[in-house]
Parts: sequence; structure tokens; C-alpha cells
Amino acid sequence: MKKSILGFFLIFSAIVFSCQEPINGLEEAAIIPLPSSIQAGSGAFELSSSSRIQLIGSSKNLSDLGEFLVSKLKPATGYDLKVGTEEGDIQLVINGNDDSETYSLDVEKSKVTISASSEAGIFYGIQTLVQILPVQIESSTVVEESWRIPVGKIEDKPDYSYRGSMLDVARHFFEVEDVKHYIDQMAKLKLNYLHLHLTDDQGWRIEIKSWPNLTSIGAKTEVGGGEGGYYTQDQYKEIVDYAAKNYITIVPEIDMPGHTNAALASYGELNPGVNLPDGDFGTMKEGKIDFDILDKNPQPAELYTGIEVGFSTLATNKDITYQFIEDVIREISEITPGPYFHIGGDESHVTEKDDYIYFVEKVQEITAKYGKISIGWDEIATTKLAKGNVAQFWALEENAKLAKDQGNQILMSPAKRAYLDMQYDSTSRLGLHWAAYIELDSAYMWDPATYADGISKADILGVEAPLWTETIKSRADIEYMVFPRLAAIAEIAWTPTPKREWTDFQRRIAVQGKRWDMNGIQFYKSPKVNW
Ligand code: TNX
Repeated sequence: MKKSILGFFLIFSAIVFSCQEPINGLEEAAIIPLPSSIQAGSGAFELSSSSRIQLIGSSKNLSDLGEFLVSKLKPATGYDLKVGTEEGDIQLVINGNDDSETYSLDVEKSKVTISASSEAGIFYGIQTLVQILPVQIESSTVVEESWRIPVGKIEDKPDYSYRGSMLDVARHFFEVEDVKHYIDQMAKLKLNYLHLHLTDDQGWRIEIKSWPNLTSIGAKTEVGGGEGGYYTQDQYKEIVDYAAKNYITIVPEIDMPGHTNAALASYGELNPGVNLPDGDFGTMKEGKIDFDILDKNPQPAELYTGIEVGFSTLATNKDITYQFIEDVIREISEITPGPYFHIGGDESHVTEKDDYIYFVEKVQEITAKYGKISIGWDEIATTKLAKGNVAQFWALEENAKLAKDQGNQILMSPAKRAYLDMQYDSTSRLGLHWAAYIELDSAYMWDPATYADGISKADILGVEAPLWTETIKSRADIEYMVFPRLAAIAEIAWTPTPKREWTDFQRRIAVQGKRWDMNGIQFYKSPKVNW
């Protein structure tokens, strides 16, 4: 009985899999993001158990890249391909030594060649190669299939150098394994920056050795009152290293001076002094209000598990605040190899304007002291931005304009298009909708270079899609909100706008959906696509 059920399933899955026709020519390949140029030839290369991966040129991690390709091909094909410098029919060629992300992928009947002048380029070439194999290549068990790759040539490079996503691990905490899984999915879309929103009112999620209460108190809860959590510095390093192996750079964010209730609950001294109601003169000393006493000993705030924003602020006028910030920035910078440190700066509604300006300018000096470029939400453009620092546009075009007028670049994350926490429509089971409902077509059909008045391509560092997690609690919730929209944003960041077409994207994303299905990714089956 058991055997016949197994037999039925084997036959059933063979039928299901065989329904997926292999593509005929390279022009039919469903590559996301779409490459700059695809020239189709005729015929195909056939991957076999005797294929070999040949490494050409020298670069520290070239053999790891070869092994990475093996690991992508092995589960579905069962082939344990050899990697080395001996002659092979799959060639990985490093032909330079720079940080260009350009690659070319040349498929002939007898061999496949990926060449690039950087390891990142080779990595992207490998991602493309996997996407032009039949979708069954995503299977985690061996599938009988002819592993044909249509002949032709792809030449490819990204339109923007910063292609990112943000994960809010503060509103709800996500384990290291969930972050790694997110990184895996980002890498397939050739995204190269993961911004971690590590602190907010509801939780502080990164160990700071010199300020231990941040985690012993500040990490204890999350939205809704769950148990929260945090990354030890070792775990953070593990994420940084894992990301680096996927050619992704981590951008840590410590949001300040607002969105700081978790820090304010951990250390009373970071809170502003008590605001006395009118007519209450508080503690008097020699006939004057004793501001020293009021300022030095405020009580710690209560932990917060709601989803309001804009009610908290660090004291901006105390030395202890800047000592705290310097310790935090130093400890995190030491374990962050990437160039950026995100200083937040959004929605500081209870910080006086002058105090906000003083604060943000001072914090930029501290990040610079530790060798980092500051990124901040667009409000930071109301202060004097240091040269090279970046404003992340999310809400106010006039702030983006202020950044540009100061000669600073802008990272594009318009909430109405790029926010992955926005509901798809009014029936979405998760998400918010204060900015917009964002269906897949709306996430896809915009151009960063024309979106905001007065901001053009040269002013833009890149594009980032943030996932805020007030309503997102699990990996399945993440997947539902992020996919397919992250693929749309990845294509906006990679593929020049004139080459992008919604109808062609609809065709390609349907194939990508089959791959996600095989990977067990529980994506949103948008009605805009014939899945
Ligand atoms: C606004 S976007 C915020 C976040 C919220 C988000 C929810 C930004 C810089 N601030 O604190 O999580 O809206 O969509």
C-alpha cells in the first residue's frame, strides 16, 4: 500500500515537472533583474555529470565561487562537479581586479563562460546562469531533466551601485537564520546592501558591551509584548560574514534621536529632563530652578509594545548622550566592514528643531571619526550634511531637494512605491496602508530618476525597499509582504528604465514564482500575474 502511494506521487510529480517546458532560445529566459543585453544564438549547451568548472585568472575567492556554483547545481542534477584549473566546459574567468559589477555570460554548444573583472561580477553571472537553466534546477532533490542552456551571449551591469532592502528587526525580532534566509533571496536578485534597522522604540537588538542594559532591559520585548531578542556581537558578525559571501554589505542602523524608547527604558540618564507643567517651579536652589538635578536624574522610560511613532527623544544637550552614542557607533563600526552607518533621524517629533539640528550634525562627526559614511532618513537633510553623507528619501521631496542642494546623494525609498510593509490592497492580511496600497504593478512602474521633483539620476546613490515589521511576525509573514515586490524593486535598481516593460516583467515573474514555489517561499500570488 505504502509503495503504491509513493509510486503515485513519483508519477504525479514527474507529470507536474514535465509540464514546465524548457525554453527554446535565450530570449525566452526569465531573468530577473533583466540584463542590459541578451543576444540569442541557436542550439544549446548541455550540462552533464562530466562537466567541469574551470577557474581562470587569480582572485582570492574564485574557487569558493566555483564551489558556490556546484552547490547551486548539485541538489537537482545530482552532479558533483569538479572545480579546478584543469580544462573545463564551464569557465569562470576573472580578467581584472576592480569593483565593477559587470559580467558577461557566453553560452556556446561546447562551453559556458562567465567573465568579469571582479568576484561580484562572477557571482552575478552565476545567479544568471541558474536562472537560464530549467526551473527544476531549484529542486532540493534529484530531478530527471535535460539540463540545457540555450546558446547566446548576455552582457550585464547594474544601473545603480546601491541596491538594497531593509529589515526592521526592532518592531519584531527575527533570528539569525531568518536573516540569512532573507540574504539568500536578496542575492538571487543581485541586491547588494542589507540595511538592518537594529533599534526602535520597541526594542534594542544589538549587544553593546559598554552599555549592557540596552539588551538586558531594552531587548526584552517587541510589538504586541512578545519576548523580543537581540544579536550578540558574534551573531552580528556571523550575519555580516554570511552577507559578504553573498556579495551583500550590511548597513547597521541605530535610529536616533527619536525612535529611542528602548534605550531610554534601559538608561534613565539618556532621557531629557522632566518637563515641568506651567507654574510648577520644581526643585529650587538659591531661588532658582535646579536644572542640574532635573536633567541628571530622569527616570528610565517604560518599555513600549505599541506601534505609535514620534514620542521619544534622547536628551540632546547632555554629554552622557554623546558618550553613549560614541560607544555604540565605535562598537558597531568595529564589526561592520561596510562603508555606511545609518543614523536614523526620522520622525523626531518631540525633539526641538534646533536641538535636532545640533544632534544630527554632531552624530555625523562621530560616524566620520569611526570611518563611516552616514546615511539618515530624509529629515536629516534639514541639517548641515557632511560631504559624502546620504539622505534616504522616504516621505518629503523637499528634504530630498535639500540634500541635493547641499551636494549630497539620495537613496530612493519612496514609501508610496518601495515600502514592503504597505498592503497590496484593502484585503491584504498583513501590512499598513498609511502611504498607499502597493500592488505589484505599482511597485514596478516607477523611475527613481524622475520620481521626485528636481532629483535626477546623478543625484541618486541607489534604491532600497524597506520592510517595517509592526505587523510582521514570522518568516512566512516576511515572504508574503516581500515577494514578489522585492523582485520589482531589484529590477528597478539594476535594469535601465528604458529597457523595463511591465508586460515582459509579468511573464518573467510568473516563472520566478515557480522557482519560489520550489524553494518553499510563500509569496503573494498577485492577481496582476498569470502564475
Ligand atoms: C514610518 S519610514 C517610519 C517607521 C514605520 C513606518 C511604517 C520611517 C523613516 N519611519 O518608523 O515603521 O512608517 O510604515
